Order: sequence, then C-alpha cells, then structure tokens
Amino acid sequence: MPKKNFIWGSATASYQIEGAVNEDGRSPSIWDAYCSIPGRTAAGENGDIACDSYHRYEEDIKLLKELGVDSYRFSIAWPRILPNGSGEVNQAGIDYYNKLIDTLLANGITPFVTLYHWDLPLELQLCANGWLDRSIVDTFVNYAKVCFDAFGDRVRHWITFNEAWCISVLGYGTGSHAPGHRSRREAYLVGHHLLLAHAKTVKLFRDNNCEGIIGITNNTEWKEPMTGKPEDIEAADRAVTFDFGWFTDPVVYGDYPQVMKDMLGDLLPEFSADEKALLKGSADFIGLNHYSTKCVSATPVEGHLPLCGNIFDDARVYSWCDPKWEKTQMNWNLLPWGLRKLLNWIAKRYNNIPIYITENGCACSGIEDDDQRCRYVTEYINAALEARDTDNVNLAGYFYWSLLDNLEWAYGYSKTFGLVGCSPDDLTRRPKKSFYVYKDIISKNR
Ligand code: GBH
Repeated sequence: MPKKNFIWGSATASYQIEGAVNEDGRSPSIWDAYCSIPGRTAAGENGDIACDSYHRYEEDIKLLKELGVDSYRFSIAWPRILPNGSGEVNQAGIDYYNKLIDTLLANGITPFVTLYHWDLPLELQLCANGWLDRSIVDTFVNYAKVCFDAFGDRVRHWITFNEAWCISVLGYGTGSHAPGHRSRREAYLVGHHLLLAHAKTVKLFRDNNCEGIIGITNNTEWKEPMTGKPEDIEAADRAVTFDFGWFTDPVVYGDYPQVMKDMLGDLLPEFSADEKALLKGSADFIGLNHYSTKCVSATPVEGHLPLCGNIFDDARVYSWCDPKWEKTQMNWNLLPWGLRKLLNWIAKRYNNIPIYITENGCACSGIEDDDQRCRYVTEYINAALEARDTDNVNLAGYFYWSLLDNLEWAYGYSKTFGLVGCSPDDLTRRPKKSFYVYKDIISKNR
C-alpha cells in the first residue's frame, strides 16, 4: 500500500563522483593520497575526473527528475569547504553546494546531506593524526557548524557519518581503505572518536534549533544462522551486533553493546557518564546501508570461509556462502529476504526507531542491459516494503546506490553500481534498463 511520506531517492558521495580535485580551492583528501600509492586501488584509478559531477551536476539533477525521486542523497567534500580542515572557509566550495541544493529544490527534489563520506582533508591526517586523535571531535563539529550555517536554511535532512564501521575497520583495521592502517586497537579508538563527534554535532544541531532531522548511517550484512542451534542463533546475533550495534547502540542507548565490551576488553574504549548522556538518543533516525547476506555459525563448518587473522574475526563467527546463491559483480550474494529480516532485527532492538535505507544496490556489468540489477532492485524493494507494510517496521525511505557508475573506492571503476552508465573515459550519462525499472517502482508506489 503506498505511503505518502515515504521518501524515494538515490545516493552518491563526493569523492566518488565530483572530480575537479584541484579546482576552486579544494585541497587533497586522504583518498587522493591513498589512490596515488601504487597497488592500493585497482589499476591505480582515482577520483581526479570521476563522473565530473562538479561540472555536470545539472545533468545529474535532470536524471533524478526523470527518475522521479523525492530526494537526492549526496555528501559534502570537507576539503572544498575547509581546505585545511579548519580555519578559513573556502567560499567557492560553499558556492558549489549552494548551486547544487538550489537546483535540486527548484526541481522539487529534497537534498539529503551526508557530512562525511570518507574524504578527510589530508592535512588533518598529516598534521593531526586523522581520526586517531581526540582533537578531531571538535574539528569535525566545527566543520559541521560551517555546513549548518551555510546550508541549514534549505537542508532539512542530515547524516553525520557514512558507515563508521568502514571508516574504522577498513581504514584503520585492515588498511583496504584510506588511510590504510592495519591495527585492531586503532580501529576501535577511531570508532570511539566518530561516535563522540556524531553526538557533539547532534547536540550543536539541537541547541541551535536547526530545523529538520539528523541521524547516522550504519552498515551491515544480514547474518543468517547456519542451523537452528542456540549457539548459531547467538553467533548470528553477535555478528550483526558487532557490525551494526557497535555504532547504533551508543546513539540510541548511550553505550556499546555488552557483548562487545565482554569480548573486546580493553581494546574497546569506555565512555564517561557525560559522554553516555550526550550519545543517548542522539539520532532522529538510523540510516541503513545494506547490500548482502551470509550464513554464520559459532563453530567452523566444512567449506566455511577462512578466518582473516584480523579484526574481521573479533566477533568469533564463521561465515559460509551457499555456492548455489546468485552472486553480483562484487561476489556478494543476492538474497533479498536478508533485508526484511535485518529491518525487523533493527526495529526490535531499537524500539521501532525510524529507518531510512540510505544505500542498497547491485554491482553488475552491462552498459545498458543490466538484467540482474533490475531483479535486484525489484526484489530488495519488495522485501523492504514487506517489512514496512506487513511487519510494521518504521521504514521512512529508500535510496538506491548509486545514481551513477562511479569510483568504487579500492576497486576503481571496475565495479559498477549505477542506474546510469558513466566513466571518466565517457562522461555521457546513459540510463540503463534498471533506471526505468526503478522509475516504474517509484511511480507505482506513490
Ligand atoms: C558502501 O560501502 C559505501 O558507502 C559506498 O560508498 C560504496 O560505493 C558502496 O557501499 C558499494 O560498495 O567486503 O570484507 O568489506 C559498503 C561497504 C560492503 C562494507 C560489504 C562491508 C562486507 C565485508 N560494505 N562489506 S568486506
């Protein structure tokens, strides 16, 4: 049954689409630096040109309009706004996002803004130790304030962080993302600073009576218990708690999940009583980025995926994928029922808090004919709407990732998630079959 206030949208992120890395006073981010290290990204690819959205944002908005979305989720590049991380504001950066926001609004599209989607100003990494140093908390709050002051008169939907799990685990735990550190201890410390920065930013937002809503976007796969045995059911719950509860329990209840405290000991920093109070209730909604599902068990089973020997093993669960499951181009399993179960898990654990699916999508090859993606969006959206309409999950919106083929981080341009084809070699924007499939879903569900 169509619901009036439900938001249909599509999402992107600054470094993945903008290009124009040296223009109008933008400074380098940690991702520009990371891409320049041989071997870190596929074929050494980087965001120098990407989709050239810095120059072609009007074409992007035309596509969004044609798609019929209510909202566009994009992120602001901190290095365009404050090239040194703090200090002097770069007016040209503000001007760019003003044009983007105004053109969206003129087309009846609601801006849904992510403050941080991984492009930290490089100077903060080099001179202030990035997310490892506690000073980053206030540095981030200052950046957020500049954004609220500049755009808050028109933007009513804010996300502090995109996937604190990825920033911590992939950036500092395994090193597969910028800045490329490999330390479990660092990852938990970084996560701690991200949570504090989130909470202080939300306090500022509320104290200043900013209009609208603010939340955080967290990511997880669904973990399906391998068997009905209690220990496997517990392992699956633990796995989702380690990925998603790590960053959601604190913003809802004010502290880390007990199971993480028990298992991680002094690897996991502690919040003071004041910090707990600041964190508690600091999200008006939870953003969910979800792509795939795995089976897990408490003990190894034949054919399970190998342990990784790093932070991935901390929840002590063993993963397994059925070879019969359909895989996407990322080698992720296409299992829509996982989304419905996950939405129910979140609703139950967090007392039916409003949820936006801020990312969900499928990488598949095929420039115009992308049959698998057509099935993926249809089936995943069906699963989400079943959770909303049959299970009464408080689901407020859905954003397809991504509008455009773009820089898929360490994978370069080799993995394509877009409803619209695009590459640095051919910036023509060509809608794929899935573009029309999603358009149809949106129009039928209004
Ligand atoms: C999102 O990350 C990002 O927000 C977005 O920028 C990106 O383009 C998009 O998804 C597509 O990847 O494979 O070992 O890391 C999703 C990141 C992917 C993190 C699945 C967890 C599973 C474990 N998630 N991943 S691993």
